[in-house]
Formats: sequence, structure tokens, C-alpha cells
Amino acid sequence: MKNWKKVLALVSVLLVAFSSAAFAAPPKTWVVGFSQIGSESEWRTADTISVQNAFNDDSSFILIYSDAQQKQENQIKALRSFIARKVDCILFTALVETGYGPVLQEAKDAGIPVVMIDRDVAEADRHLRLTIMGSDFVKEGEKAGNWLASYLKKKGLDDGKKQINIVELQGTTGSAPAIDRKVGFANILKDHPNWKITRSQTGNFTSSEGKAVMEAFLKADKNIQVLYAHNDQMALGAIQAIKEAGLKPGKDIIIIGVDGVKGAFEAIVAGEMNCTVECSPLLGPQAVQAISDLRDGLKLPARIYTIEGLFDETNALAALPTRQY
Ligand code: GYE
Repeated sequence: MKNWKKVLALVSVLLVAFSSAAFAAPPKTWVVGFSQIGSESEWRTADTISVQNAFNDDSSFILIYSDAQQKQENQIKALRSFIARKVDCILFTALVETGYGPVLQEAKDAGIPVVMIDRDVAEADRHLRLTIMGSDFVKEGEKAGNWLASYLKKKGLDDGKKQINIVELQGTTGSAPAIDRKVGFANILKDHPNWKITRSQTGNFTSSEGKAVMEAFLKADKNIQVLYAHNDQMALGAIQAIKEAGLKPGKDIIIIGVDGVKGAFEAIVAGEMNCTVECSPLLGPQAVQAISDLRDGLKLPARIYTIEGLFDETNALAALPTRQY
């Protein structure tokens, strides 16, 4: 009797296992339209590759990739073409925060969910998209400011009285990371009355503009103690300008960037840059996960944050071999 029960139990377990394995419906193939902003930095290239690889590795997705080449009107056109093609989902990085309201409304009216990746739209349009995945740019600016405070203290360079002149290279005007990284840094600046941003201008997140703007800053006034660049790419361009002006980057001028690209690690290790706040571009796997969940009918969280660190002379060398971008 006992044995019979055991056999029955085993058979039913096997049946359940077999039927769910054999008859579970494969996920419906989803077509995802990805509107990327361009290829202005090493960060952006790594981000594009991460997204493309993650979707290409999953045969239940077809990714349509569109590169806007830094033009908002190209993005709007791409979004409209995704809507016309009736894609299942739109993955969208907004070049700047505003100006996408009407096209996002069109996507909503067509019943196409929009998932933001990396750069969000402004508050007023957020009800038109489902979620945002990526970094907390305000926090990155705060991390940069906090790092500066502890570095100046460690090196005995700030007595709280003598003015510390800071120049700022801003990212693309109107973009979420440029707005938020400025705000975050300014939040820390408030606690340091002797810190002063003497010049602040956009370098468009590119190395060439970062260099040109830094050249202009130095021409106007060489009395600069700190450069805060909204990304490493601009910091790397600025390093060239500083060298050409006969100054030592990383020594005469403390240099802080954001992203954590390889070039920044190498510059830190060479003593020509001081800190990079990590902002991971490796967002592909979390994009696939979120859109799979959406397809499975799950509710996505309102924000999906990436976990990140900070690197300077104390840890950049050890981390360099494992960096993926
Ligand atoms: O920091 C910069 C890129 O949107 C977070 O864009 C991204 C920024 C990144 O060009 O390097």
C-alpha cells in the first residue's frame, strides 16, 4: 500500500514537470524600438552595445535601433515610425528633458508602452511613460561634491576661508544628466561658502568641446583650483587644454569627472585626474529584464536604479583590470 502511494506521488510529480516543460507557451516575440541619442562619448558607445547585445542574445525580442545623432527632431521622427510600425514597446533615451510631450501622447494613444533608459523626460511628461531605468544624476553630483570636500580636507587644501575657484563643464544643455549633476554638486556647494563656481559652460559631453571650453576658461583666468566636468569625456579633453596651457592636470587643478570610463581610470592612475563618479552604461540586461516582465504582465517599479561607486587614487588602479567600459 505504502509503495503504491509513493509510485503515484512520483508519477504525478513527473507528469506536472513534463507538462509544464513541454506545454509552457514560449514568450510571444516582441518588437522593441530603441531611440538612442547618438554616439557623443565612450559611455554612449558602451551603452548602445550593451542594449544591442542584451536584446540580440534573447531570441524572443527583435530590436529596431535608431540613432538620432544628437538631434531631437530625429528622435521624434524615430518614435513616430515606431508607432506606425506598431512595435510592442519603445525604449527611449531623451536627448533633452522637454519637447517630447505630443509624441509620447501619440504612443500612449496607440497603446504602446514607453520605457525610459538613462535620460528621463521632465516631470510634466512623466505620466506618459512607464518607468525610467538608469542612474541618479543628482546623487552623482552630490558624490562629486562630497568627494571634493574630503579630498581638500585630506590634503589640507581648504581652510574654510580662502576662496576655492571651481570651473564647471556642463553636459548637453537641457539634458537630464546636465541639469541634475549641476543641482547635485550645488547642493554640496551650499555648505562651503568659500567654494565658488567662477565659470560654467556646456561642453556638450564631448572631448573636443570640453577641450575648447577649458582653453577659453584658462585664457580668461588661470586662477582655477578645481574642474568639475559632468562627464569624463569632457574632463579628458580639458586635460589636454590644461597641459597645453603649461599647467599640471591633477596637481595644479583638481579634476573630477563622471562615468568611470577607461580613459578616466588611466588618467587617475597617471596622476592627471583625481576622481570619477561611476555611472554605469551597462543597462542592456536590466532593459531586457524590465521589458520581459512587462510582457509577462508584471507591474514595473516607477524607477529602476543602477548601483554605482566612485574611484580615485585610492582604488582606481586595483579596479582598472575589471572595468568593462
Ligand atoms: O554621462 C555622458 C553621456 O546620459 C548618463 O551621456 C548619460 C551621459 C553620460 O554622453 O558621458
